[in-house]
Amino acid sequence: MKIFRNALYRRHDARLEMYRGRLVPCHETPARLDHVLAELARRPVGTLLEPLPQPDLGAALAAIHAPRYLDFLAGAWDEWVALDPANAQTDILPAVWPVRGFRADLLPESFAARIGLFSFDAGSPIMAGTWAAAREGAACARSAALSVAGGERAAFALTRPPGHHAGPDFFGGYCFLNNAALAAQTLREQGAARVAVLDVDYHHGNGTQTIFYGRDDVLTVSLHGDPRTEYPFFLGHADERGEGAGLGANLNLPLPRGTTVETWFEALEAGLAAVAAHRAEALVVALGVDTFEGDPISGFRLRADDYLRLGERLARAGLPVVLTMEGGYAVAEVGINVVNVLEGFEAAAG
Ligand code: Q9C
Ligand code: ZN
Repeated sequence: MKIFRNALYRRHDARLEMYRGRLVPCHETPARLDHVLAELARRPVGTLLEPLPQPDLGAALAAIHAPRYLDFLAGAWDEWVALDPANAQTDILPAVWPVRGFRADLLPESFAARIGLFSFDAGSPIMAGTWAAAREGAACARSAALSVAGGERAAFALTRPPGHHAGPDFFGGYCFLNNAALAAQTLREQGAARVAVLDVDYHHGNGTQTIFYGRDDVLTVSLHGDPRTEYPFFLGHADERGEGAGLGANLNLPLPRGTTVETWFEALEAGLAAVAAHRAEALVVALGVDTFEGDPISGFRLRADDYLRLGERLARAGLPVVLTMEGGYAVAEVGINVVNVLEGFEAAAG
């Protein structure tokens, strides 16, 4: 399969995230992708490619993200450093948010207020290279979608930072631009009448769900740790089915922390049944491997071999597939687990 890799992934390399009341080293690090690339060198299950040149990437992103959000992200670092040159030594984290009853319609003048308006957690620092890395990752996701729309059976956007928590106008969960949503939107624009996003990351794909919540042309399905106890907590419950025209086009399959592999694969079957019922013509898989038993921030129990089986099962769904790289924080095993998915897919796709 074609693997569009983000050559700028090291430019997003933030220092500290707020975690349980302390600033701790970021979980989402460049080393994660180093390991995927190293494993791909050992097991070349695809062809590594640069993203296609995309003069229209800004317009494509504006189909899923609010222009004022994109403008803010693109300029956030320069604005931060302009406030005080000493800020260059510190990554940007929000500390105030407009919760229920506050005004979210006004764009505040204050930088501190705007970063809160456009985010939902204090765990996703922005630093000098965040925008360049995220934008190049979006170019990879769009390239993968364009190549699948052009007849490829499957393509993988190998990128970080991840994307599935990023919504129309908010970042969080280490995500800034929603690569899976961009891929789905691109497949639609390229002629697929109906598309499905299947999110297998440990965490609910709240950004993707929100982007497509009112639409019936893109089905969103997410298998994840039950938000009653797991991040992102405030979305991802089973009773969220979509709204308006989108009613019935969102499926959440929350599973308790500690769920067995067998139960997880049963939920995957339910998710794929919904994809088939939607009569999707193309599938986007938001591929997080934080379902791994050794993941330091998650609670499922998949083992390395289970990712081969996941890849095989995705191939047997029979659809053209774009995969986007999402979470997975057992850094040394991320490469094996991701490449296992790709290898399983290729083996079953024939
Ligand atoms: N500071 C993905 O897997 N952890 N994101 C909670 C907050 C956030 C995971 C700590 C987990 C986000 C793409
Ligand atoms: Zn995750």
